[in-house]
Amino acid sequence: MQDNNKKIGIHQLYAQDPEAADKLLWDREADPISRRGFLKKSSLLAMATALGANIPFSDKMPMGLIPTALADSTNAFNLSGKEGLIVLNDRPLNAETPPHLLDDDITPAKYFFVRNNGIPPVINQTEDINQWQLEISGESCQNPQNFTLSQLQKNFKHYTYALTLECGGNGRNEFSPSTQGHQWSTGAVGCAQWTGVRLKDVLKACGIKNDAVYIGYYGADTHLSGDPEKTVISRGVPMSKALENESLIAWGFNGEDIPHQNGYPLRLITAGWPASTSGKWLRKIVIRNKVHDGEKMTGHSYKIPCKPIAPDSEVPDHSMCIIESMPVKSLITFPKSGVSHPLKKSLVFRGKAWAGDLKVTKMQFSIDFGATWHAAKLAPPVNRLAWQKWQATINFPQTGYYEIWAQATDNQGQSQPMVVPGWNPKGYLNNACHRIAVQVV
Ligand SMILES: Nc1nc2c(c(=O)[nH]1)N[C@H]1C(S)=C(S)[C@@H](COP(=O)(O)O)O[C@H]1N2
Ligand SMILES: [Mo]
Repeated sequence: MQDNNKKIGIHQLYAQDPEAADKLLWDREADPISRRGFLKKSSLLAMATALGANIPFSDKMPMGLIPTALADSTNAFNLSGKEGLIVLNDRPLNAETPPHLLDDDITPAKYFFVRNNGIPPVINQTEDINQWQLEISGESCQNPQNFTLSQLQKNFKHYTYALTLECGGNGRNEFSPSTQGHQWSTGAVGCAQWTGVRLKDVLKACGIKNDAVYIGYYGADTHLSGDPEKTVISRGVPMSKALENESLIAWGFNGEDIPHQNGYPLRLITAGWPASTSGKWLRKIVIRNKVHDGEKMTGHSYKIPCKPIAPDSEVPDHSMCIIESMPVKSLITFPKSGVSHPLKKSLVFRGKAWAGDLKVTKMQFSIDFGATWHAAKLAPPVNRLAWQKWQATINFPQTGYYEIWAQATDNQGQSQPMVVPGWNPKGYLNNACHRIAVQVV
């Protein structure tokens, strides 16, 4: 169950230090004389984006005031271009999708989660986006080159795949003791149709040296501190993952442009691995002769203890291993948890399942708290690394409170645990079974 006390929500943040909260969330500072909040253009933009509307009287807004539209942190609000997402408030724009909004086979833009580590680039409407530059370089690149978006589109073959992205920290809010970072519940996941060119085609065109072991990305977003020298995030994958057919440099999302918050106009997609390896607002890819050591590749970021540890223990850096393929997981996307259902009718319920680089081969459910399990109907993925649909029907024996639990198993025989799996210092990879409540009346 979720422990609300460990959520660093907007209230806590403002309670601790309202001015610091303003600064952190919106890069907003008080005017020293009037004590009114001075909203720089960029702060105003951040706040207006979060509120989904501009703020006519922004100059009258006192410092340290939580916009009331954001004040109930469990309430969905309107993030421009996004609908019904739950915003986690401790950094600019991180929003997750409630499970019942992930019921589409292909996640629409408005329901696709947002995880920003910094400030997204402001892309001018007047800018010719076809001239967006991507650099391919690095010590293991034979012929470093720059491509414009239109050159990429012209020079290489296009591919479209349904690809699942899941944040490595999805499910973090269930870890106990709690771990730092966004307290994601179940919704930092989505599966969209991504269109682009194969990363391997572009890398090969630039020449991959024999000593290449890793790639790394750089994006156009800027650091929260405002320091232009600081990189927000620069992660990557080993060559074997980079050279897979489904690893894309993508500009298309469900047949349209990628939404701004999800990396417009260009992003890397390396599905099945922590979504932090899929760089947004893509500017540069480096081919490295060693494990990429960019921002958030080192220290404890996106790493778990190589061997299981006791909760709350300290782990030295050299005993931490980089997360690769994500573990098997599933969601119940229909009905919404808490529904009331008539006893006389059978209930058809359904969801999605995925397993990182692997495939889901078995889907089971229980309505008696795990005492007995029954098979659900599981569809194959539409292509490799796409999530899979599943569905089942149940007749309840009598009225009352039920929980439906769902459990997926991958093609290597690994199943989702019933309880939160191995504690790790940063709270990654919680793939515990999803459950919903049903009131049978
Ligand atoms: N340039 C850039 N790329 C990024 C990030 C970011 O902050 N900046 N966040 C990463 C993380 S941690 C995740 S989980 C995914 C989220 O992708 P989404 O916002 O499109 O859902 O993008 C990844 N790529
Ligand atoms: Mo992430």
